[in-house]
Amino acid sequence: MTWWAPWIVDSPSAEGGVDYATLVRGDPWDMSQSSDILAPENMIYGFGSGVLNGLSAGPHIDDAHFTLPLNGQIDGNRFHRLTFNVYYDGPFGLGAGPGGGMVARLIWETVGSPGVWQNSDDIVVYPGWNKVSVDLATNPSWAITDPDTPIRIGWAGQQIRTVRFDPDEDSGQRRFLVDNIKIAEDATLMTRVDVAIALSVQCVQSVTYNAALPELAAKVCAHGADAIAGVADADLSQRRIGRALAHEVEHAGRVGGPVE
Ligand SMILES: [Ca+2]
Ligand SMILES: [Ca+2]
Repeated sequence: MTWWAPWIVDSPSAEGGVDYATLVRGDPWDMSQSSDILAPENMIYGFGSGVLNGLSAGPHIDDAHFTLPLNGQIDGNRFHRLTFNVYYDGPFGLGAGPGGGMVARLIWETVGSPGVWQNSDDIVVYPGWNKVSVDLATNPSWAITDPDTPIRIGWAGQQIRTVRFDPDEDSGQRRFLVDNIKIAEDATLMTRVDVAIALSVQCVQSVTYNAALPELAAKVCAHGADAIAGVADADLSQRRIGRALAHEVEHAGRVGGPVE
């Protein structure tokens, strides 16, 4: 059974726990499918080997970008840890001329103020592979935005209706690869259990729909390992999932607490 692998969730880090696209959209922005982006502009691109392979292009070559498809708004209170893996060809530079513009940006729009675009402050990137994690939930909330943003709202406390990613601002042609983008919540035990439940439901449903599964998950969340003994007529799938959930509870020590 290959579904044991997804139970492994990394310990807390700047990267956080489960991300919006995985949990809410049901499809991570891992660039494994062309449907992981929308509305690409000023770029030539293709998908392959799990990455988006892009080349900045006209009419505004210094403004290559794409939108991240959502399933309803992003709760900025819950999901605020941005992480992306990107690669760049060419030299490093921050100037306005060709070979410069090594700055990535997340740009978003809130439900409360549609059309009032929020530009993240400069995220400096380098030739080769970059893994960047940024907490978008700053205090004050507007501190995450670029000082040139006309009306600075920020991310914390907002519901987000549109998000786009701008890999760089080179005014020359720059090749970039995007492996994945995540906007994650803080890592907690409940994160681990939520991920486990989501993945197990998918896995079990691919074999046979199991109506008792949500009830089992709720029991484990509430009562820990003892819940498993109470599932008298559990079939093999339920028992395995229950044991894995119980292991998560036991490993983290307490429901809702941080994972060690
Ligand atoms: Ca995907
Ligand atoms: Ca990928």
